Amino acid sequence: MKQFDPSLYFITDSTGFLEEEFLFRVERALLGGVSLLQLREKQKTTREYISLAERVHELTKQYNVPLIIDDRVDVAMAVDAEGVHLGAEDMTIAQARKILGADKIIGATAKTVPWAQDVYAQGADYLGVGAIYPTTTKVKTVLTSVETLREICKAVPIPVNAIGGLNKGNLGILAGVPIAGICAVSAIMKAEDPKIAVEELRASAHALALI
Ligand code: TZP
Ligand code: MG
Repeated sequence: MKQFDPSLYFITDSTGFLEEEFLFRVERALLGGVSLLQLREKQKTTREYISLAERVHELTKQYNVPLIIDDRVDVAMAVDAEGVHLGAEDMTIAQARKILGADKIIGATAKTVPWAQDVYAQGADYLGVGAIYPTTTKVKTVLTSVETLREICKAVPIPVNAIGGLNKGNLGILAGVPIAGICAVSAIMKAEDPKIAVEELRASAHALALI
């Protein structure tokens, strides 16, 4: 099973939340209609990462939303997640594909056309491209222009998502770019109600014919 809908891709960040509050927010976002969900943990031990992933997977399964694990093929395998997301410092896409097989979703970060073509050739199923805007989420990244995003969309036949500083009020910059979806961390995670935030993000993206 490798069908997935990248249109509204929620990437979590548990920083600053107690586990129950974090899980409550994840479920609110699922209720709001996220189509894909990535668990992104940078500080946890392997055991902590797996333990949280198990709990998040229980939730995502209830809403039929594929769970993607950031960085860690081993954690994804341990909880039988639907996929992984890998960047330039992680295992290569080719190595991950060899380990995970054809049926798991493998996403890659790409900031240039040659990089996008390379990870596509290695077997990536979708790309995340950004940061489009400066972001308050802790991440080692540089800005990617909308022009480069557009070129990457044209250069590969897999879904390409925009990421970085996106919120319901600033998606206009993406109008006319053939992205498959948008990724958001803080716009959902830090919202008063993640369910409403997801509904509003979807409405904005839909109004601009992005998704
Ligand atoms: N990769 C590029 S920007 C980013 C990642 C993981 C963080 C996006 O977070 P936010 O809060 O949606 O700006
Ligand atoms: Mg990574």
